[in-house]
Amino acid sequence: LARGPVVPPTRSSEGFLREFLRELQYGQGVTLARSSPNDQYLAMARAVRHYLMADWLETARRRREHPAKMVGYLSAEYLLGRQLDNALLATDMVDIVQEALAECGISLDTMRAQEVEPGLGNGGLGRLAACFIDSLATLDVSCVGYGIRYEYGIFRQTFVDGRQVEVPDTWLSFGNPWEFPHPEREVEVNFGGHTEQYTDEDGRERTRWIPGWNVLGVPYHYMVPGYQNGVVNTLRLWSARATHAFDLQIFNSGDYAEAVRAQTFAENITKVLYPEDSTPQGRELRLQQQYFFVACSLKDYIDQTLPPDFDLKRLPDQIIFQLNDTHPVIAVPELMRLLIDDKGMEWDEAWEITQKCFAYTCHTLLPEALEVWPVELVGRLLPRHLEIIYGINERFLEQVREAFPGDELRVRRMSIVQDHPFRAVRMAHLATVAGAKVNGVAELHSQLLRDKLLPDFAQMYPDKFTNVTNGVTPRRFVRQANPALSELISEAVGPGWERDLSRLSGLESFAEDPEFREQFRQAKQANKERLRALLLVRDGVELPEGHLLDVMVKRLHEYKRQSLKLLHVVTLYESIRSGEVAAEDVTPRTVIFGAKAAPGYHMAKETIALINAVAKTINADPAVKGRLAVAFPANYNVTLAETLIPAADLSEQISLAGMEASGTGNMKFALNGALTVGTDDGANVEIRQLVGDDNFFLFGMSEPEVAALHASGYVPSQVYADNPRLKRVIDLIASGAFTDGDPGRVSAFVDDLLYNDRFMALADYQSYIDVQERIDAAYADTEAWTRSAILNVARAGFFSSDRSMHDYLDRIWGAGIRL
Ligand code: 26M
Repeated sequence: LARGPVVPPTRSSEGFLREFLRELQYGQGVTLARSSPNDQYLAMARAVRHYLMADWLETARRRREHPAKMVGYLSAEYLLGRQLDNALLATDMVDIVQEALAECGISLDTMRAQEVEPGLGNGGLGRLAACFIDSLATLDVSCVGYGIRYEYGIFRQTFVDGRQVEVPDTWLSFGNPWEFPHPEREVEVNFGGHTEQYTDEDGRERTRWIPGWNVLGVPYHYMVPGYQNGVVNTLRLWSARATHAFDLQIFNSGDYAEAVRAQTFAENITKVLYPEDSTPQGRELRLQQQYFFVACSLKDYIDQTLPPDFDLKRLPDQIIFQLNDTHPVIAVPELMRLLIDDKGMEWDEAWEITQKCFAYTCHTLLPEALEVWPVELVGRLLPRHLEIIYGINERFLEQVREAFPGDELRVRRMSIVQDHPFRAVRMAHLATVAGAKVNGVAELHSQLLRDKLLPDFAQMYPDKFTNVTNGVTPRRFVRQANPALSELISEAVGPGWERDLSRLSGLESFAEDPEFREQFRQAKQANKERLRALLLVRDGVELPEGHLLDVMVKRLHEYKRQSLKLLHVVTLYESIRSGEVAAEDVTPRTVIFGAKAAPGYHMAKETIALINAVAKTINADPAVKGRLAVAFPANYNVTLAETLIPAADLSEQISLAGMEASGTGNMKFALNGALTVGTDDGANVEIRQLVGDDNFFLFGMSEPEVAALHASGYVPSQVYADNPRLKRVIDLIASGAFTDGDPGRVSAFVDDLLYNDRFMALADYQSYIDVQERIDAAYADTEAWTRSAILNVARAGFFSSDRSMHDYLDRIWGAGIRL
């Protein structure tokens, strides 16, 4: 028993009950009779964990014994969502567990509700990382996800008088049954100090880094189960601790308070997730976070994961580090430093290796979202890395000059180090130069990346650039979030679609089957009722019944244009109020918003306040009762998304064309049978191509039209003056009609629309209103709408993150990865 493989517990409700009671009694130290729901949750989560353990250990053993090339996914964020249901589904234990809990008088739903989701990400980028590691486990690809174990994840959003107030996310305070701390695998990370030259024993001139201070990184392991396939990969999140030597020294000097301060200082590094997702501010602690997790990850991989005495020349055969945006790009000079300073390699050889070990995914097109780090800061925090970056840049610019003689403007444009408006390291340039491949996250985005964001680089390295369109995991976002639809799908196309989403195409013919359409509507109805029940207890919101459910959920950002959605809502309201249309003639609609604003993003917070003000007025007005309602549940997160998205009829994807790199919510809605109203932006383009124009509501300017309007000079106040309806709507808002007669509370919002409107909401207004009128009419034709909804599901199988992973394997990660 002691020498053999780990034996999993018996897969039966008796077996599970035994594990559960053991964990409750011996783990939590309580009897069932005296246990709290939290005790029960922790015990059952640990019991579920037992069933994954044998597979986890076996997967690790297999990977050690057959060393294939591994993917090291480097991401500062993983927006995982709740773990319990995911684990139950991966092990196919829902029924067993439900039965066992029933014996104890415990409901599984109560247990599910106990879990605080790990919100270790801001939005799309972090959720994408979570989908990707799910898919890699399901495809049995060797992958370790590396990241940061923030003590506080994305803030909890509350509303006070309709304005956003952030509350710290204390996700760890009731205990976390899903993590495995490994303090014995701690890693030291250095910061600060200076560098010096010296001559080694062989008479070679070398550099060494004399750091000024250091911290420890303690890894916490999380299981990443594949879907019912016996594979369990690892997510390794790093947590900062004070160095023992550090505080011991101070302790010995008798200064207890100083020792504690030093500890606090070190542990600050992984204290909190930065809640900005589009305008990174060059904050010192943020760079510390980035270097911290990347240094831990590289050292852990080289010293602990590779076999001892591994010849590092062969590193590119063993690992590809995928850089999730520029946040982990400091890994590039770190690997150079390890190879040159620690392992004694020559520059050219080290660079050749480094260039094969990294690939870079870009997630933006907004210029202000591109990370730059002030040279002064990098030099102070990471002096050796700054030298290496200069070394890389010098050699790179030499190549540019060779390829484009006399073109000094180009050299300046391409330089990894910018001079203006301040001296700083351009992380995207570093990533592009160092990466073997550079990809965008949807076809349009990848094209704009090549043509607009990094054209000089695309010209110099045409083969580097590629596209991988994002995807989402069908396990969480269809199977788990939408059991009613899942059952229908399984009946129609048979089992197994969760792992081969292209099989959804088998639903095509069912769109013509009236009986199936009725069942499909019933599933949607069941999901709406689930949502109603949730919002009632979660937010005290009472959703009207029988409405078109129109949903816009995503981070609050001007480019995403929640403002345009709001103009539509006010347009509907105004047209009923003014008597222009009779209330009984409008298609009843409930609009749901969900959005967090970055705490320092003023206009975003103003928009939230205005949405809440408009919602309050509309919901209280008997003139529109039963016809129009607006709900804005606070704290939109993965957990809420799982109930909201399956209930939606209409998916709002209305960013200004050319601004949304991909979007992934758009895919989740389509897969759950909502129709999209959207611009030709990001992955909307591909969604529309796949589902067909008849099943997608396109509106607004295309990206080239946006560019042309910019070039010709856009004057939003002119659009306002020329469109009487728009004028009435904006005037109504500006009058204070939604803000207790106070125009002062809306002037920032209104003035920006009229005199700035960077993302051209007014330019797309009329087109948006027109398409929404078509939507009202289309929704009234129930059978046709259902047919379109079914076709959306049938044709959206492409957007599985499993497909994305196949594309990464084919286009980026190269041969040697087992499949
Ligand atoms: C950077 C520095 C300092 C603090 C925070 C950041 C930062 C964090 C997250 C910057 C950007 C972050 O995320 C951006 C993001 O989520 N981008 C989205 O990525 C999705 C996945 O590819 C796309 O679908 C979305 O279109 C894109 O907006």
